Amino acid sequence: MKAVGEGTLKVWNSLDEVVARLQEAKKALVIGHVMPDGDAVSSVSGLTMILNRIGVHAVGCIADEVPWYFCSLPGAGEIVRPVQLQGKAFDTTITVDASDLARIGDATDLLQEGMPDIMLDHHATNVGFGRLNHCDPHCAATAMIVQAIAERLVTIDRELAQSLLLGIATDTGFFRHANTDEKVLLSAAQLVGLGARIQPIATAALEHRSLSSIKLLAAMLNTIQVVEEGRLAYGQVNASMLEETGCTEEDTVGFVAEIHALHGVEVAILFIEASTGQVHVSLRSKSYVDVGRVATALGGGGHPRAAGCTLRPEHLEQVIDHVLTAVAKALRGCS
Ligand SMILES: [Mn+2]
Repeated sequence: MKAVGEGTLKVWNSLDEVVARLQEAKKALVIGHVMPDGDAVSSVSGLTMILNRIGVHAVGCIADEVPWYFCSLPGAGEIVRPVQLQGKAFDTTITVDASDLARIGDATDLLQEGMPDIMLDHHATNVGFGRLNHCDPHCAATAMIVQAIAERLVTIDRELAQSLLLGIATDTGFFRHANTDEKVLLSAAQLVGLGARIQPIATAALEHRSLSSIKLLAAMLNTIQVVEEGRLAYGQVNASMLEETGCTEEDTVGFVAEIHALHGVEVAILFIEASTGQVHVSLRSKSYVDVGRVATALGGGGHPRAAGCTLRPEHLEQVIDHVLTAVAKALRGCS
């Protein structure tokens, strides 16, 4: 074990400890986070495959539906919802890519005493919420941690390699975000060498928009405001925009990147007013503002360059004011 963090009591278990515990499992449940992204789907399907291959009866579960466009990728279509597991017992529960317990949503009901046996993650804001905790912020994707587990337990075949490459490709923005380091490229190269292909992942993740989603994007682009001398840009998707275009919140995936594409902008923010009355806030930064820290202070979490939080305001403008104030303060602190 080694202690990490800035004066905190975070103590992470080693990957060897995690692997030893996985080898004791007979019936395992692998849980990913709500609003699943490529890394959540990849980590759940990859770890489920590994466990099944070493003779563990393993099933993957995510509280929200896996986006349809990922379901063509290996293992993704086999991930179930918590309701399909009622009455089933597991001796080993594992969460992957969830920075805190709330991120697994209704799947918490499947945990004994509200705690997973193993917590695997790569978010620097994670404080550990499992019996065994392994978090490595030096991994650009949780799928890379799962890949390291695979190397210790199985021979990685083409299907498993394809499943793991999804998380690495999507969490690095297809190898263009600041987290794309040598380790990322070596891990991805190894998977490609084993038969995995980037192209079906790019098609699934990047070329799935519906016409209504593109019309919603156009409406969002019209709301963009640029403040703080061009360094902060934000846009919104409000409830009436969703209603008028017939879209749901899932159709807004990738929208924040379009705001981030503005030249000279350091921080991009997207506010999404969900039908539940909650406002989901996505934050991205280019090079120096730690938006993970800002999001954590607002009750959310994430990475230095990509983070988010959910707030329940009286009205949307209230959240916008609140978040802009926090981000402007962080921006000025960096200048
Ligand atoms: Mn991730």
